[in-house]
Amino acid sequence: MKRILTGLQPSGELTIGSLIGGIGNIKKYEDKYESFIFVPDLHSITVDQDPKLLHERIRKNIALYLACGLDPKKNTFYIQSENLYHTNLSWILECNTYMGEASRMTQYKEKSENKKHHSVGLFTYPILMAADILLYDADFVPVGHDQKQHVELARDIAIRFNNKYDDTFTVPEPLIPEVGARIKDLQDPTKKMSKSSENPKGIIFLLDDLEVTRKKIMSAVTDSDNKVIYDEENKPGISNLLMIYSSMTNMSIKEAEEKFKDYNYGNFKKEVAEAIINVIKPIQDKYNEIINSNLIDELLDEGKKKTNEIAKEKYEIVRKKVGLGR
Ligand code: ATP
Ligand code: LTN
Repeated sequence: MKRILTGLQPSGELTIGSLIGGIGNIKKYEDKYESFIFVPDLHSITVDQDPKLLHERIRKNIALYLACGLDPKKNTFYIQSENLYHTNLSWILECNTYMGEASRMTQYKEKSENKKHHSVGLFTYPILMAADILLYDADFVPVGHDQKQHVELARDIAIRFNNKYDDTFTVPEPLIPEVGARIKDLQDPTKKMSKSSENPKGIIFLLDDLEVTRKKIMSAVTDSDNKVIYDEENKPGISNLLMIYSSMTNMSIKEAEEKFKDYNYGNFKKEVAEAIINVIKPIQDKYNEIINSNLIDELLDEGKKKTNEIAKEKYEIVRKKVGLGR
């Protein structure tokens, strides 16, 4: 069976965007591939984090993956910092990566731009990501478009290493969702709904109070012509709400337009809010049931043991090939 591997950063609370684009994208592969899902907590500290919040989110995010329907029997869950081989391999890969290729990473350029200071970790971040992937010989890496360049760097590093030291790593391929729903910010529907955005009014978090969810949808930015039509360019707010409705109900955008053709915006928004609540309420119920149970620790302990064994084996091979140690 081919292997997939991916990580979702605990950089913020999960949103309906993470559900549709991130978790949904993994869920569809869990029957077809052996699946490894981890929390890249070491990646999160490349930018400033509140230690207490970070710590809470790691556990919360695992609970939410499960509450959203990822099957613990079909996926291996683990935490990056609980496996020292990630950072050890990362160092060896850093020494086999050129400054030129690392400097081309657009996410680094974007995230470091206009900052008074930024960490060295932000620059080497994609090499740690290459180590995350190559340690496990992942065949496929499900990620959003923004991560494609990083997976390509992992490929380049693997190919170079294999040429220099003989075949060692599987060369991974990114799995990018085709067109896929891109959920936009409710207050600024020209930008992605992102878990680390500053204005919470624009974001529906999976754990939002249901009344708060309703209010956020009712105050979502729209336009003044009161027609529920999908037109991303001229009506980004309404188009986003239609996209959210369609993703939550599995109804096509066309069918949703037809359903709402005689609705005013107020009534349309009420239905969008209900559709979201119908999806997030059972997720929240399940989340509350498991967040304080032993299930999460049991899964993470199992994942830690299994992945440490796999990683150790690969790391020892690499270490010998490079000539390190005794
Ligand atoms: P951050 O704000 O920390 O950059 P993010 O909310 O943008 O986080 P990521 O954790 O980078 O999300 O994304 C995880 C995956 O979820 C990505 O592969 C991305 O494709 C998907 N995703 C995130 N937000 C959305 C969204 N609004 N619509 C659709 N997919 C999304
Ligand atoms: N950089 C990714 C998270 C991430 C990852 C990985 C994804 C870290 N290591 C390995 C896939 C494979 C992000 O920010 N979404």
